[in-house]
Amino acid sequence: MRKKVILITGASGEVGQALIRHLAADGNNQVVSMDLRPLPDDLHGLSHHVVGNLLDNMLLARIVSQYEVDAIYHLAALLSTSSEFTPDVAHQVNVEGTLALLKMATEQSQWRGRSIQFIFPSSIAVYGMPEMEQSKGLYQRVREWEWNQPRTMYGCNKLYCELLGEYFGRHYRQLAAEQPVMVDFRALRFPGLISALTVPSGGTSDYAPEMIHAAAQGKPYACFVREDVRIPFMAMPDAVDSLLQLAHAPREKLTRSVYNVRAFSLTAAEIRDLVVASFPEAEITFVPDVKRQAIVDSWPGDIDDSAAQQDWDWRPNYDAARTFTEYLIPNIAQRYAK
Ligand code: AKB
Repeated sequence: MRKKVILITGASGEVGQALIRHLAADGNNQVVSMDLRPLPDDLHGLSHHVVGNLLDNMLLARIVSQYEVDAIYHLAALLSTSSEFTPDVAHQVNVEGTLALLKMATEQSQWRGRSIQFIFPSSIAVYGMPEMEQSKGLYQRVREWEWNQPRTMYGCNKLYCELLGEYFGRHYRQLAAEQPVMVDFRALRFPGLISALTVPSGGTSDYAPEMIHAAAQGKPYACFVREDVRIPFMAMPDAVDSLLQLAHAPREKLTRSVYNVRAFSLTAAEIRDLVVASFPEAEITFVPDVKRQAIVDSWPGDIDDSAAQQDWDWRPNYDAARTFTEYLIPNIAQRYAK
């Protein structure tokens, strides 16, 4: 008898680690995690971890032969800055990897005669604001269907995968005589995420977590965007909660497949001020990298998450103040005290 499991790809990344901790805390869940990298030691025993490449069909086939996959959290991706250096690889991982998993989820749904849930974190990188002065001021809280004109490979990949997910969830084999059982595809568009436990790499919203982690270690930090640049953010516990809440939402309540979520919107200078309030010795300067700056300038200053609020009662628990005082500062201080 194959075990029923929840599959998490990209599990060694910042969202993956937090998600494993949450899912494994419920003794009814069996988690299979996958990543190119091993899991950190403190997660051992919480999931059956497979080190390998998502693009390796044999690996996916092996997982399916050993387990009944009940739900998939597909987190594996090359982030926005990394993807610009290796756009072909980004396309392979971000698009072909997602396509392989969607096919696998579809096959599982047909076999089981019921929809397998496919949870997909997308990103504010799917937006591309017009390149004009004040465009962020003019378009304050961007809605899901507005400005879907990404300027990065990562943004294009995420937007296309949202569409692929909708296709597999609603129209797959639409001309066949019998409607196949389809995937239950649900996606979130995350803002920049900030974790106390992991330092991200390869993203363009990374200046915020990098600033905080540098200050906590007493290291100077040169921020690669201008002081006035503003984008939305979210603390990691809310990111994990939002994924789980979307997964648990009754299907009939969902009016969309893809939802914006956000917690607070801050300029880089406001983040610096919050960091300095907690770490008065912090040495933070601003040395903008014009190319990475242009990417952040193309992302909205804030996004409208009213659909998520209405459909599945989404509310973040951590505003900016609480993120710093109750989540980041105590956890980061403990992390670097070790
Ligand atoms: C990135 O910076 O690439 C990510 C994102 C905004 O999706 N953190």
